[in-house]
Amino acid sequence: MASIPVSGPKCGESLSSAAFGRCESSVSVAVQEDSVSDRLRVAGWVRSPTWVDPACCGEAKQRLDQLVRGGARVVRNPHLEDGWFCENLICGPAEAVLGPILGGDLAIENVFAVAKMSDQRFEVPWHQDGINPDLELDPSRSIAVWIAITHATVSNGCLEVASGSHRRGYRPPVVSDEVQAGAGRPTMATVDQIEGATKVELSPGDALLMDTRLLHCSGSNRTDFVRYGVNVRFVAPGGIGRITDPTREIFSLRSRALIEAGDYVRGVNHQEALEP
Ligand SMILES: O=C(O)CCC(=O)C(=O)O
Repeated sequence: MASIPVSGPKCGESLSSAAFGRCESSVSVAVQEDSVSDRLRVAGWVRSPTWVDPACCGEAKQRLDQLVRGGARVVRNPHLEDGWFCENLICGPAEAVLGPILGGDLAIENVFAVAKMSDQRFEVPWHQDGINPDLELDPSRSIAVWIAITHATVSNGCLEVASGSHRRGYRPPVVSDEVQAGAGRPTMATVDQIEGATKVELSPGDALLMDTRLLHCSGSNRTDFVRYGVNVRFVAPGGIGRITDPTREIFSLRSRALIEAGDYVRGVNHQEALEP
């Protein structure tokens, strides 16, 4: 079991700085717990304005610039390589915003950062974050959070959600050979028709909280500037309903260390049907 160094320069310090620590103002919670739970239950998604202070996004962008140098458009689990992401962008806000909903013993099952370069085709098909051929998350014990590092707009490929689609449960996931396979997001949902489609624009530091069954997609970036977003799948104990590799390591917020996914599969798992 490896432990992950949780460290990094403060916001505003250069990447080469030897000083490490937290962003002073990284946690800024602007949503009421009740309204978050209610809206997640009804619509399957809710905005969480100022998940982190926008000032931290400048630092996050610089770090992502480094990681995507060389052409990667999807950076997998950046928090495992650079503890700054964990401490400043993910852990603090998650404990404050999601702790009251999912409980205190949260873990990061997966993180990926998406860089949508200007004028490059990059469409993410309709999919659900909580299911793929290797994994199924219990929606009552998991939440997906998409954090805007830059502005996310209709023009640069913000997320589009199908409000209420979570209530129909998981759809069979399909592995696609299309555009997204190369970009590292090969899974799409089998959907007949989409209702309640809403494009969700966000400012840097805002987050979109999603039920893990919510159908969502995004379009290409048609602006001259890169669009960065960081997607995090959070789980509470018992939140991993199915995983092909139970020894896969995930990151516990409480211990700030990697643990085996098996630790988060304990307990009885069942998909709780939500009332429409
Ligand atoms: O960043 C994007 O445009 C897509 C992200 C995504 O697929 C997701 O949040 O599940």
